[in-house]
Amino acid sequence: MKISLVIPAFNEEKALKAVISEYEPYADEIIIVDDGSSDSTCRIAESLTDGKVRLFRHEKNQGKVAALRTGVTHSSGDIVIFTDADCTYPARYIPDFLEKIEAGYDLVLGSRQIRTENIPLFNRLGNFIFSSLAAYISGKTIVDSQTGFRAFRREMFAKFDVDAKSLEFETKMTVRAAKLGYKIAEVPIEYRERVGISKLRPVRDGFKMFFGLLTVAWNETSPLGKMIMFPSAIFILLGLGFGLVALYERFTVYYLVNEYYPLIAVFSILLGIQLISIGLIVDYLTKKLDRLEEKLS
Ligand SMILES: Nc1nc2c(ncn2[C@@H]2O[C@H](COP(=O)(O)OP(=O)(O)OP(=O)(O)O)[C@@H](O)[C@H]2O)c(=O)[nH]1
Ligand SMILES: [Mg+2]
Repeated sequence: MKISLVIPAFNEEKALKAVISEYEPYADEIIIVDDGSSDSTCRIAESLTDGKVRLFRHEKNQGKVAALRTGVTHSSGDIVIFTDADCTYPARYIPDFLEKIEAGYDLVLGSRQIRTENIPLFNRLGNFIFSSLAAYISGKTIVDSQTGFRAFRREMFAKFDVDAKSLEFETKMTVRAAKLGYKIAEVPIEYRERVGISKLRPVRDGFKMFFGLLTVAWNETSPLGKMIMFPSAIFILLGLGFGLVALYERFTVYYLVNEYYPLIAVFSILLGIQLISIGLIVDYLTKKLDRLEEKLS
């Protein structure tokens, strides 16, 4: 199996050289994509190129995802591995990744579970929230949906690729793969302290991730799942309406004018939540059948 490593690099002059020498023994092809860096990243990358290490350049900065796509397009391996150009992800886990792929997993995630103190606290909180949300949406337990260190068979990229420009890409890709019923493996990895300056802007990227997740959740839900989930919005709004009126009465006239309102509110909201859950289950089962059919055909 030929292994292609794709490394997006944007102003990573401090770390790039060390990253390449660390990954060299583990890959058959290393593709660096310099994304219009304004520091000496490009010069350093050029000095590293040889038969194995190749460099592609974007004249202007186009974002991490554009760089990843350029990398995959020019790669020729059976397996593609993504990693960051910042020394955070140790290369030594690659053999474990390959083992998982050989065992039939479609997407392998380097799940940051060892020395997580190297992830800033705020980002760790974000990781926890988004991974939980991703797990709820996809019906699968995923500890680290956002990791940038991941592997898959090259032909799978077309299925996993999602509409995103920056760091919300990984989370969306994970959820899409999970939603579509592909097999995801997590390999617990150590996360090292970053070399150089972080490009992550936690609040902005957090918002993008949140809305990105909702879009994937809805887009990747099967029509039947959507049909079941759709009325839930009406029931929840109705429930909230009745609940608010009841609260208003309780706090202004101090007794309930419409004594059934709280009951209607609770039932409506519960019904809404039930419908969402049933929709998710139906969707999950439909996807499972789809994958089964795909395997049989
Ligand atoms: N090509 C390209 N790469 C980028 C861009 N922004 C970030 N990157 C690269 O994408 C990788 C991930 O960015 P990071 O800043 O490490 O973000 P992160 O890993 O979520 O956060 P840290 O924990 O701070 O490292 C790094 O290798 C960056 O060089 C960009 O605009 N273009
Ligand atoms: Mg990083």
